[in-house]
Amino acid sequence: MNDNCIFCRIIKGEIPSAKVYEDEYVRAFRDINPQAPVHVLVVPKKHIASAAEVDESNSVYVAKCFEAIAKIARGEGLENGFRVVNNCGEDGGQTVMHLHYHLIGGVKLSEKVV
Ligand code: DGP
Repeated sequence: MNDNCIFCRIIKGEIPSAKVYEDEYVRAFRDINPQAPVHVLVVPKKHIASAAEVDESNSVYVAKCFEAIAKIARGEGLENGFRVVNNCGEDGGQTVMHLHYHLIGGVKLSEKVV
């Protein structure tokens, strides 16, 4: 945990959030600036700065994030599909330096990057 990290502080309960899901490895909460009817941030409970910091010592957290994404998507009624986005580093547009996945859906999504 990193005392200066917004998402670590949300996980510790120091900053309020609209919690959607939690288990031993993962916390998920609604994005403060939603880009779609469903916009959930899926966050590992370990402070991993970005996707560039994932290795064999912490990749279980990535697997657990994706297990959570499937569960949350079912719970949010996203049977018709959704998008998972990870911004990494400055060029990738990451603004919070704690690994997270944006789970976006509830509408037909356009503007595909890839
Ligand atoms: P990114 O740009 O990929 O690093 O995404 C960071 C996201 O985090 C952005 O969509 C806004 C969201 N965010 C930033 N601060 C807070 C906060 O305090 N609470 C919540 N719920 N979301 C936040």
